[in-house]
Amino acid sequence: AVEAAIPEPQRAAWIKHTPKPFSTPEEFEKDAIRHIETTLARSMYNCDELAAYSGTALAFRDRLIMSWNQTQQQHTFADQKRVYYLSLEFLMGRALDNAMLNVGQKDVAAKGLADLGFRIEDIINQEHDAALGNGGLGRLAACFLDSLASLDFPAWGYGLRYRYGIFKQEIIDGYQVEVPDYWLDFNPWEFPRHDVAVDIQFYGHVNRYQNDEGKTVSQWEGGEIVRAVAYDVPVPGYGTETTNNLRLWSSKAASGEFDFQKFNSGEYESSVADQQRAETISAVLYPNDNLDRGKELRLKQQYFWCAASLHDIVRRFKKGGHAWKDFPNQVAIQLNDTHPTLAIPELQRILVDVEGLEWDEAWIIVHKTFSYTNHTVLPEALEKWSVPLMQLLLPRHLQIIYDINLQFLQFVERTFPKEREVLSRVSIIEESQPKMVRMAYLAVIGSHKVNGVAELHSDLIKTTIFQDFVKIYGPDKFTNVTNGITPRRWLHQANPRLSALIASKLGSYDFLKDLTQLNKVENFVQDQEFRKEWREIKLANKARLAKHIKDTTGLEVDPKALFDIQVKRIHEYKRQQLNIFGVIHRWLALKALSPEERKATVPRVFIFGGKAAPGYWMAKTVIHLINQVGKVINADSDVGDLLKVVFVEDYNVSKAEIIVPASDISEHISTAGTEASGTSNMKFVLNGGLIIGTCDGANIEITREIGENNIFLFGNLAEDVEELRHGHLYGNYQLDEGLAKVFDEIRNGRFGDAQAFTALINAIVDHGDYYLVSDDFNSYCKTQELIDEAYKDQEEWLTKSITSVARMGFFSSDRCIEEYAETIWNLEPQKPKESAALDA
Ligand code: F58
Repeated sequence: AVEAAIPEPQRAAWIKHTPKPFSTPEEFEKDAIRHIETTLARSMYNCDELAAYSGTALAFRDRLIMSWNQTQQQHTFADQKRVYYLSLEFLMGRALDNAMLNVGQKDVAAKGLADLGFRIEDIINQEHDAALGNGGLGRLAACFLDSLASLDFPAWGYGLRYRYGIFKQEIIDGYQVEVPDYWLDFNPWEFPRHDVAVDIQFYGHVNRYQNDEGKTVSQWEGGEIVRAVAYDVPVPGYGTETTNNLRLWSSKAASGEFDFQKFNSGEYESSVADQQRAETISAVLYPNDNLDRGKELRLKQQYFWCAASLHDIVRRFKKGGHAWKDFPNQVAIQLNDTHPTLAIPELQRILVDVEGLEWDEAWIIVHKTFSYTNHTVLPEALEKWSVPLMQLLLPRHLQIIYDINLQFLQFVERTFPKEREVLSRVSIIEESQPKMVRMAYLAVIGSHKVNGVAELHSDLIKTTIFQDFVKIYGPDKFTNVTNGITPRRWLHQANPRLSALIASKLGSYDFLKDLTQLNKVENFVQDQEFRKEWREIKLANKARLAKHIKDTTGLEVDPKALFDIQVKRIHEYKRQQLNIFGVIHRWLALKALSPEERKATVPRVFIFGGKAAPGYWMAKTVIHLINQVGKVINADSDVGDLLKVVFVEDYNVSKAEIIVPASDISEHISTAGTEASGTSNMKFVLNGGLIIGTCDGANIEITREIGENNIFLFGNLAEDVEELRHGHLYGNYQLDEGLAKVFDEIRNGRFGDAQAFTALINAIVDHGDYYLVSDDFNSYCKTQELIDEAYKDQEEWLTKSITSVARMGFFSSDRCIEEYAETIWNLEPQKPKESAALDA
């Protein structure tokens, strides 16, 4: 019917002239050169690598846009349910390599670029990471987008277009220094949609009045308006024509460039200042990981993004002409953590205040539409907003939240009439000074499903932070979806040789679309030629990392040494301090050996990387200690190549792609019960690295899948943590002996000014050792010794490596997305039609 609306001669002309995507190196060259000459206004004589990157990116962008158009048209015609993934963070990394692989044209581009005198790796390296996220949560969102498109699900991501992503980290004199990450100078992957703009209201007051039908209605009036402008980023699926959309909102002054009234009345400066104030909303990503700071600007970001996204979603829904009660059959909205929780009262507001639905009718729709993913049980990370702040910024939303709360508490009172104390425990409003809105409770109450991100974590949320809600709603509302990672980026792109080796044995690259097929790799575990290649690939990946280390730090490390890697955000609960104390312990032990004995030890390179939140002093101290220890140990001729310590500056997604394939061992050593899932653990194992870890997060399921012989577990269990903590505070605290010796060395100034590290030591010795560093220290060191022994048997190690990879099929983000689609969203894929079929 839609097609019939366009008369035949026009359709024919359009179809005839629709550009055909390139498919040979020559055609690629033609497109790239045209972009370099005309879009970039460069020529053969000043085409540097950056220009070649830009031309290549634009040529691929053209392809993506065509499949993107096609996908969006088809989804509109099909008019079926879509999922909207609301996330304040999308840690996408680089796009070009991924686009080339997903559309299957990397070889074509490599050949074409070679014809023009460029190496494809150099061109790929020109790209700036899109770093709109802090860590695991943001990267998970990016993996999910890749899977949603690869599985042909009609899905959109909604986020904020920060002008500055996560800061760049420089290490100066061993300290972290933050440098702004301005990444938008040239970004070929986004399309500004100046026609898609939404005006967002803040502040003001609520007017209640009777309408013509005598009904009391609320109207939010006055205040300030900021404009949200859409920027669209195409998200290509792997091996499919589906290209989904990630829509990022950018803020600007609502009245355009200037407030003309002010401008004309001579208030030029203040009109420019207004504009800047508006633009501040999407200026910068908050760099905290697992900490809630409750800043007004952050709340503004959250509402700005939720309101713009919902306006867009509702507009699209209304175009379909459905009845409101059909909204949850057309729309599923996933809340990535509590950051988008304001979308719940916002949808209720739209339905009741703007569309005139009855409260109860609206609430049923809201509740069926939303679902919420929790990513942490750490109390300091649970979002709360002060009631006075919300009253000021979002007066109507606060009323709605109070009304939601009232109805909820009345329901609880009816269900548990004898348990009045439960009411204050579960109230959305915390009766503190000032009162606070508990966002996680609002998210639970406004959603039909709540999930954790690994089995242990999903169990823990049911027995700790949401215990009362399990009683109130029953256990079925709470579920688990264990995290996963996309094998396209984290195997095929990061480790192309390993991917090719696997494909050569399995007969195709189909495992990239169905990762469970990896199990067939186990058939080749005794194949000598296969083993040899596997080993060579790991060594080559280590050599690549060694080169990166040499180029960036000047330090030489031997690729034959055992590479022991811990890369992730620096946080006390992740326990990089345990690792570095272990390194000192190892160093002391090495120095105590005779030169003869030393010869028998396995050389190790400890590699650290990760950012500390700028205001997190303790985490910064850990970075400083790692660098100081490195300085001393790397210069110690007693140990020479037997021990090296490296801190890789500015860990990010593109560095992870080099680091992850190069590990022999990686460390996932959080205090049991604190790491919700972890996802780098999955990336490392998928690339043939073994891991040392605690019984925490997804480590537990990884163990179940790969077998306990293939993982090095240590430390106390989650169920014992509380009692141990209690013992530290009220019992007779005994510091581990080995750790005490490590502290003596630090205190003696072995690693520079001892004072610099007092707080780190005192947290353990004097302040209750909340993260159980001392309790786990001995077990950790012993397990590290087991690793040394195991590494001596290279054949057995190799067997573990291959076997583990073969058993990692479960951890594909495709599996997660299918679970979400089936159990939470009730969503069907929409297979792309041949373009001919759509044109016919
Ligand atoms: C992470 N959370 C979890 N939060 O720590 C990790 O265990 C899990 O694997 C991952 O989510 C994915 O589920 C995380 O990265 C943040 O960075 C937030 C950023 C915004 C402020 C609060 C923390």
